[in-house]
Amino acid sequence: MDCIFCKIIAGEIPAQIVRETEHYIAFRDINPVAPSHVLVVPKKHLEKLGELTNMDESALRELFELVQDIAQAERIEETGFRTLVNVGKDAGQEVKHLHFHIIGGRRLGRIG
Ligand code: D5M
Repeated sequence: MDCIFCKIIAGEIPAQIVRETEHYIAFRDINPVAPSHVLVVPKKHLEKLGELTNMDESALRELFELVQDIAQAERIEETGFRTLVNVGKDAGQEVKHLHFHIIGGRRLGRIG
C-alpha cells in the first residue's frame, strides 16, 4: 500500500518517533506549526476518524492516555495544547491514514 504513515510504521522510512505502543506510533510532524507538534497514528491503516470505532475499548483508552502522556512529556500539558484530526477534503486532510495532531508550545489562534 502506498501510504507514507504505513511505511513509517513498518520502519521503511525514518521518522522522529517519540512513543510506540501496541496499537499506536507517535512521531514529530515533518512540518511543525508550533514548537511541539506530534502526530499519534494508529498502526492499523484507518483512513478517517469514523473508522476508529473499529478499535476495541482498551485501544481507544490507550489512545487518550497516550495523548496525555505525550503532552506531559512535551511539557505542554500545563501551558495548554490542541489535539485535532483533519477529516476529508474541506479540512485539508493530506495523509489518508488517520492521525491525531498534538500541537503546543506557543499561543494558538482560533480554529477556522
Ligand atoms: O496532516 C498531515 C501531516 O503529516 C502534515 O502536518 C505533515 C505530516 N507529514 C507528512 N509526511 C510526514 C512524514 N514523513 N513524517 C512526519 N510527518 C509527516 P493532515 O492532517 O493530513 O493535513
